[in-house]
Amino acid sequence: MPMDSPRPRNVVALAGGIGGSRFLRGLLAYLNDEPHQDRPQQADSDAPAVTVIGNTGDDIWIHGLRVCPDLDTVMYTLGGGISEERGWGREAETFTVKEELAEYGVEPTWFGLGDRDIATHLVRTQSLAAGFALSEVTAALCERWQPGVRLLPMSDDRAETHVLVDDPSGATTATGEPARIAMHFQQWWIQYRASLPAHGFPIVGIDQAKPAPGVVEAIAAADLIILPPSNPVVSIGTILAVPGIREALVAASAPIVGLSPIIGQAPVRGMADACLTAIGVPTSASGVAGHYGARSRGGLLDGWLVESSDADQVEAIIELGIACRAVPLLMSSVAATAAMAQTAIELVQTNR
Ligand code: FO1
Repeated sequence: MPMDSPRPRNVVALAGGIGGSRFLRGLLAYLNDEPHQDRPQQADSDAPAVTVIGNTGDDIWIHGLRVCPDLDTVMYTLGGGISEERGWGREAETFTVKEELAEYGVEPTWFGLGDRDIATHLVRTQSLAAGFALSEVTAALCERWQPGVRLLPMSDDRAETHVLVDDPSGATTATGEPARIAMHFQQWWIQYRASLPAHGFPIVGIDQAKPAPGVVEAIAAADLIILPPSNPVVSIGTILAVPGIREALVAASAPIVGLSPIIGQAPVRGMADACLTAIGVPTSASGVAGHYGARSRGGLLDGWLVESSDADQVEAIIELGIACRAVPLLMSSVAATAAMAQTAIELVQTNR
């Protein structure tokens, strides 16, 4: 394998929240050739261009403010403002407003609304109210943060992930079955820690949603497309559910490579297992690869990286028609993540 295969010039990455953002930090370090940097430097003129298509299914109205968790997590992580210990929200954060709202007995009290973070939501909410599109607002917020990527929401239209769960109140139907209710993804994720068995993830508004301006064009112009180790159901899956995006990916001339978010039988972080089980996909590296499908068979993947300890699944994944390698996938440092990104890119470049 030629180790010095030329770096791609136009990379597109689909990203969810914490895992996706951490991967992007390593991807930028590799593309900008700075594995030792803690924060990707400004992309200089000849550095590859990276476009991130961010998941907006997690977006939620909180106390009248429009919150976009995954867009903000990418923006803060690449812009150097993220809380490293939480993985979301701002560093040096305080929650005074949240506490005051709780004193008034105003719900939801379960959502961690940080004081610094509120400034982002105020700017976004005011701009949306003034008639700007989410993609325009996101670009404006990124003027401050300079994430070193073009951050596009998957859509400017409202498409919110909800979760169909057994009613936590224990209500039952006339036939004695647990009653089912739909709650916003954030409530399931934060208040219930995904502990309520999920029966589905309806995305409210998805059928009318259109890809945001620039999304389909970026996919068509890419010479490499990456699916980071984000949640394959409620992050990557939501982006793929926007009419037109999956079709654009399948038709793209660029190779598509993904990294498994599952090591062994469990997600590296988050609760992807609860999501995968809900849609009947095995919680394994090969299960997720099969879920995305091989490009050569109408699916999305040309290549798939799995964790070294899952090397026994490589053969089965190659059988699916997907190039595959087993390598360390723990994003323990920017340099380790940069190495993962390099391996992923080289896997599909030599397989073209
Ligand atoms: N995650 C939590 O586990 N608890 C929270 O209180 C919380 C608040 C929050 C506020 C703003 C934001 O941008 C993200 C926040 N997250 C919180 C993370 C968020 O729920 C998830 O990162 C994504 O929605 C799933 O990737």
